[in-house]
Amino acid sequence: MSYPYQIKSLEAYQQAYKQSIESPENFWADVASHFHWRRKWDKTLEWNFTEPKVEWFKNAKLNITENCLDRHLKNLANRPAIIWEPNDPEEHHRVLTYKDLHYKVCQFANVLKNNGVKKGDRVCIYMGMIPELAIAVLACARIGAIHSVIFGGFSAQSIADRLQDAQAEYIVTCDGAYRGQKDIPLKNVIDDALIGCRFVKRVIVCTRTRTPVSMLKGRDVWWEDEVKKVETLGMFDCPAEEMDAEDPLFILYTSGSTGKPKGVVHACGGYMVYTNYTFVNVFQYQPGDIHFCTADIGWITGHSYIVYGPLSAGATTLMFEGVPTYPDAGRLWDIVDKFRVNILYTAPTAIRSLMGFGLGPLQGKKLTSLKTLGTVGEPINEEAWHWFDEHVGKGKCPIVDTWWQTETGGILISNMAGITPSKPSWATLPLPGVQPILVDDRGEEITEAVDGEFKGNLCIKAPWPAIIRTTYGDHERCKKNYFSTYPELYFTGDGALKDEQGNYRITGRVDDVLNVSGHRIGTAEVENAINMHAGVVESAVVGYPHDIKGQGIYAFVIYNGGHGDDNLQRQNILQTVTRIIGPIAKPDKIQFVSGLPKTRSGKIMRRILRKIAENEMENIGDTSTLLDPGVVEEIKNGKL
Ligand code: 6R9
Repeated sequence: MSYPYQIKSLEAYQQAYKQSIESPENFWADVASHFHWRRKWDKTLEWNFTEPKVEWFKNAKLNITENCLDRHLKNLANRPAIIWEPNDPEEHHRVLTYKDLHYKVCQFANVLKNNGVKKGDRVCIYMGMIPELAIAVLACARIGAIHSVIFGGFSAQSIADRLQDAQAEYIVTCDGAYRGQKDIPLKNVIDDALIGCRFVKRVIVCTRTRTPVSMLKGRDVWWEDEVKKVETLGMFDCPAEEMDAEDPLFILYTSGSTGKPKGVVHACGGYMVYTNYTFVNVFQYQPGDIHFCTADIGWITGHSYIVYGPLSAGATTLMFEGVPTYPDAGRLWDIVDKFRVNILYTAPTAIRSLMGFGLGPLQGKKLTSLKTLGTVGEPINEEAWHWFDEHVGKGKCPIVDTWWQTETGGILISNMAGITPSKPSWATLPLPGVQPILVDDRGEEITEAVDGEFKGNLCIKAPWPAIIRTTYGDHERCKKNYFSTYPELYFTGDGALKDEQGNYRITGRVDDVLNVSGHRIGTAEVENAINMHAGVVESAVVGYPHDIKGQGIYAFVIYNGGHGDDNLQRQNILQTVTRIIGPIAKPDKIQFVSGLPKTRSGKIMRRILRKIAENEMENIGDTSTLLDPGVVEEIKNGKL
């Protein structure tokens, strides 16, 4: 596999960038010509950001799995596609070559078909990080079913909400999942979710932990039995379904500033081209390299840079079932040495947490195979950047700081390893095809620099191939969320700085979305969950700086439940949040208050609460417009 569109020098980047802006259609048509299409497009791009409507590679036909699997069989059949490292280092790892993976994807695609799944049906996947998860994802894509992967840390209630929203009639899960010392009973969680979702026709359960599970007659079947069935039927190959470039490939739910998570929809053609292009260019992947992205496939990073980007490039992708601190804080380094990993892509929160263990866990680790390091998910602070550079990269591996979102499908702003310069804690330059713009709150472009820096709300002017197409079942919501704040612009929800060389530094969300350990969580979502607890009258949730997580969750709660001490009440509230959303949304701090700062029209002044949570008591600003200014003093005095 060669990548004729791989950029090899700074000059080549500048030239590609210029060309991509002057003539986006020619630029992307040229990149796309290196993929396997059943039918070529009539028109490369048609778009407007008013409806919004974006169509890339109009009327082209393809199947992404033919690009991720079949086209590699001729030359790369025996190259490892997936290397899988289990949670327990004593358990044997697994290697699936492209030939193996092709076989297993076809096999499971037949299982899906045999269970009634058809093109366009939604399949919810709730599994741990085992190869069968990637196989299930690709099997859906093979037959044109729309997968919706749900991260293993979400609760039954969250799953039920997503199943309902996507009207998913099929589920693929495991009996359980191993994550560090934990053993998560996935199938039991699904059973709880299904109490309220009677429309689910089939649950396919893959064996992993041998946790006891209840199998409902007529609804639940075992993965292994179903595989045997299709083999007995002689169904080995599975021809790939012909998909339109604009057919949905998957739905992935993500948090916004409103209470309900949104189902972000990505389309087959553009997503394939863009994830591949960014994978090959940002990480400067070379044939034979081992790429290790530590994300979970339950998030967009796993979709784009464990599964689709690497596999469409014929790369070797490493999937790790466990966590960086199990059995000890040297686990990632052990994995790097064990498989001679070349590219390591992780999150700043993981780096900061490992920094906390000191240099001991790095002792005796070689890390000589590493060529490129990458970070994603949140801004990286300079201290973490330098630690990563010095102690992991040994000062010789470029670090790519990749900024992007679930909605963008792939990386938009990042340096390219060894090609464009890095700048600690700056995502740096837009990739070819990406046109960022900073605007003020009225949507006017920021044209004046203060101390050499432009500061504003980050928007994008024109579509790139992997831009969100819609929010599932509610196009208005997509329009309102991303394309209405500033007319004719895609609004990211992030604030950013730009220096005079055109480098971007993402400063964080400017909306009511928190970023906790690289996970997006809406404050409204957490408030809704807290408010469901008996005794809670009202609550307000804000973020505050947290050394390891980036942001922590601070909840101010009005409670009149009586009984028990404050600590027990706090535990009860945490329990409720865990039930409603999942453990990832548990507040770090809960302060009981008698009132919340509100305007005369009844709006909670989060700005004030944010300042208190951040310990910026002097900068609270004007409180005279509050209904009851006295409440601010009380909250300040009770600060945790
Ligand atoms: C890929 C992913 C998106 C939000 C995004 C921003 C933050 C992601 C970042 C970053 C600074 C980076 N973010 N990468 N902030 N520097 N390199 O994380 O998607 O889960 O949808 O989160 O994460 O705030 O808006 P998602």
